[in-house]
Amino acid sequence: MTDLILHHYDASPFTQRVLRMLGIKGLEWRSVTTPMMPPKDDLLALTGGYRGTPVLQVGADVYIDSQRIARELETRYPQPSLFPDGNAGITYAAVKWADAFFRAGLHLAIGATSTMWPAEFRRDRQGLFPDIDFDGVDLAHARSQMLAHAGFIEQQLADGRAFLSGAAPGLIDVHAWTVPWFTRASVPGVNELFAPFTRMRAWEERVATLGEGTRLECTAAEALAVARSSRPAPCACVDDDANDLSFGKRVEVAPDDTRRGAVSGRLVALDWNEIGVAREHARCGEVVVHFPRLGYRVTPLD
Ligand SMILES: N[C@@H](CCC(=O)N[C@@H](CS)C(=O)NCC(=O)O)C(=O)O
Repeated sequence: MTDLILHHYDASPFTQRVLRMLGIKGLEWRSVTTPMMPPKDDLLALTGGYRGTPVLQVGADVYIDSQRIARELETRYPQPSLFPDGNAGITYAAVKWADAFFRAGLHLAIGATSTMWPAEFRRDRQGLFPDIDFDGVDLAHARSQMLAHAGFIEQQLADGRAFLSGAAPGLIDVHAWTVPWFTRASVPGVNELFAPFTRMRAWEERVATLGEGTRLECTAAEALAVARSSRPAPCACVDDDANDLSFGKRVEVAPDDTRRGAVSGRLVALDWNEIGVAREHARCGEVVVHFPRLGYRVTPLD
């Protein structure tokens, strides 16, 4: 039985990033479907407060954020690589480009469709994205940003390559693909907006066929039992004196972009792009929750 347990819902573009990673690597994994908004008691028992999707669990280790999940999958299953052209550093960094592309799509979706969302869901998302004025989205600007990002994809494909970094698919395709994927399906006018980008359209179909590996269903109770019967893997902690962070210190970790929830615990793993905190809950025992450093604020609590 596979060790990989993904806590997620499929409508999420960030979940779709991870599904395509699993597809590229041809992995078998267990799926726990989470609700799209609170209450999310099972997930919070495991993460200690992070409500977002996707979350990867391996035994008593919990990996938050699609970028941290990419790193973990690449470490555990190096082939086929998510970096077929060897450019791992710049591709990990490009997550911030993909997030900007996502934000353009999100603005467009909110401006064009959110008045039709169920009221409770709209209120929840307003709380999640406090920096977006749901009633005052500048649609023309959002469209122009979408065009610019999509244009870069078309330009990258201009020499006839199949994928963004060459002949084989990789993380950069996964990052970029989810925005056309969710906006074409949910935002009126996007197909017309993207009509000039014919190479991008064909590339989207190629990325879709990468699939998701092999999905096995699993309940949240089963996943929590796996955590309870496992021990977190050993990890390394490099002190960061400049930020007053060292092994054993109590910290809070929270996303710096949206309100997906904060997690507090004892710092047990740290490097320039890793934060791991140990915490306990009666339903999962001791777990280590791992975050990327990029995009997450660490606050010492002692
Ligand atoms: N940077 C995160 C972003 C994850 C994210 O924003 N996911 C959205 C769904 S698309 C979410 O968690 N929404 C709140 C929720 O599901 O409760 C990642 O790459 O995993």
